[in-house]
Amino acid sequence: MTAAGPAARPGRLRGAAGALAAAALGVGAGQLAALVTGPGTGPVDAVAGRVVALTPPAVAEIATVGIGLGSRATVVTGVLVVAAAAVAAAGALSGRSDRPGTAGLAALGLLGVLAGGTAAGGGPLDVLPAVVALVVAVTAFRRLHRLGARIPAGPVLPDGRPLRDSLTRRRFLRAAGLAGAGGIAAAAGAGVLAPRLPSGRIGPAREALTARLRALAAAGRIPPAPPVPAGAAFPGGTAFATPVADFYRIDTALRVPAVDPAGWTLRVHGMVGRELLLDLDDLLARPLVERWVTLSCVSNEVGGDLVSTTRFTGVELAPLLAAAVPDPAADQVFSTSVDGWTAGSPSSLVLDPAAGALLAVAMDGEALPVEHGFPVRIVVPGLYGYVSATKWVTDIELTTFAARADYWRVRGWAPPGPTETASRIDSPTPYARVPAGRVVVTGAAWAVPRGISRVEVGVGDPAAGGWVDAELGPVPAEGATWRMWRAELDLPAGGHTVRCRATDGAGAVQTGQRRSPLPGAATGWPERPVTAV
Ligand SMILES: Nc1nc2c(c(=O)[nH]1)N[C@H]1C(S)=C(S)[C@@H](COP(=O)(O)O)O[C@H]1N2
Ligand SMILES: [Mo]
Repeated sequence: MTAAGPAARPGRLRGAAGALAAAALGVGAGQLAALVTGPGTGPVDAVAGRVVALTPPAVAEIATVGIGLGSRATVVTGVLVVAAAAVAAAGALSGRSDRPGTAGLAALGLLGVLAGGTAAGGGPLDVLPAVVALVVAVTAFRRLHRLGARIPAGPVLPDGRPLRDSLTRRRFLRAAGLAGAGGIAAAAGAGVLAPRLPSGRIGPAREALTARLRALAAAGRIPPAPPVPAGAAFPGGTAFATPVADFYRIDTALRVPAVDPAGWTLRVHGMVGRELLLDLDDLLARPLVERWVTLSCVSNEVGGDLVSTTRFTGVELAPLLAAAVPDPAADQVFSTSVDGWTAGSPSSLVLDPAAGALLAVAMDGEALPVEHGFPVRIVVPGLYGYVSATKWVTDIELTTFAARADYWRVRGWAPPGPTETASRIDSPTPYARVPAGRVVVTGAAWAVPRGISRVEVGVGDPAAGGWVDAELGPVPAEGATWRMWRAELDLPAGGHTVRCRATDGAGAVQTGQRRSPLPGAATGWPERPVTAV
């Protein structure tokens, strides 16, 4: 037997392994570079972010409810798997020449550069991590390709392989292993370092803001919201105030923006007589208020839990915007987050002082959690979150609905309208087995800002009537929050379907017509099967 290969060339396996190791090193270097450019600018995040942003309207419904933590990880994993497959294929094709692998890595790198450069709300420096990743990956691949080349000449081992080849193999494996492990270590190190760097130094900044707000409250600068009255919630039911950790969360942020409050500004511009630019000190120098608000997501299914209630602290938005002297022709208040997400709210509501729109800085007496918009977000009682509740807000433009469409309107969701009157059964649990006889049912109902005047509970055929009035819990402030309810039913042994319907403060009964979310909110009476035994 003589030498294995006709010329100096790595096999397919070495080509693929070399390309993968080089790509890992490149991504690791890119993640390190992202420590400079900020959260979400790493090459993988940038591409994943574009994948989310370019999601076609047809799957927007999944995206709006689904871009929670689970699916965020799914998008990143998907990008990594596809990229790794492409890299391995390009590497395997690199026989005599390193060109296919070089071209494949360069193409992926350019995709990252493009993604980083076009990310909404990003700066020109955001392409840096992808450029670093590209250069490092291509350089590493070319070196590994050279190292991996089999050299056919020379003595042959007893198993038929050339001696030189076993040497190059060891050399190649060591270099590729080092590159791959180095890349993974760099990426992991960057992940550990990121939250400790200035842009990620959010924990202490949050505590500082909370302490500042406490001091303002102690100095009487924040008139406290009315306390939750005794009996606002019922035994077995949901708490009136949602613990902040349980407050539902919906956003498109692949990585939660880390906004340093020291550098935060809010610009108010567009169709205004006077532009405003505020920093956090300017904001906190204004009168602060505390307000109970129930916030809900338009994509909430009937009976779903994308609805929560808390005590927001913040600055009234209406007088602040009035100071900018809005043009009466501007029918839209268009707000933008630092991550480029946008929401368009009707000016008629936001500019109305009675509506109570807030630039919120705290939930339940503490600075906003980072994932709920730290340091400043908008809350507009009476609008769904997708057209109002901009987290990490940094820009407000007075404009028209004709001139600009916000993030979700572009993706097929309806422009803002009044919120639907909604209700939910919280206990008994679905398919619960309850003792026959007297059965207690509890739940929540909300119709912000109209309030809830009545809740009825029914069993059996809704057309046959038989609705029973529920007892309503008291609320700390009329209109802007949900209302807890409790009813007693007499259920004979057997299977039953319990349903409920609410009446809003204006006397309108919640519609029983079943409708799924998209383009607007879901409607219909919630139903719950229970078995009495
Ligand atoms: N920057 C930003 N703000 C956002 C969103 C978003 O994706 N990005 N989602 C909105 C939607 S659809 C809702 S329902 C509310 C949810 O607020 P929460 O996550 O604090 O519950 O935030 C709104 N604000
Ligand atoms: Mo939402």
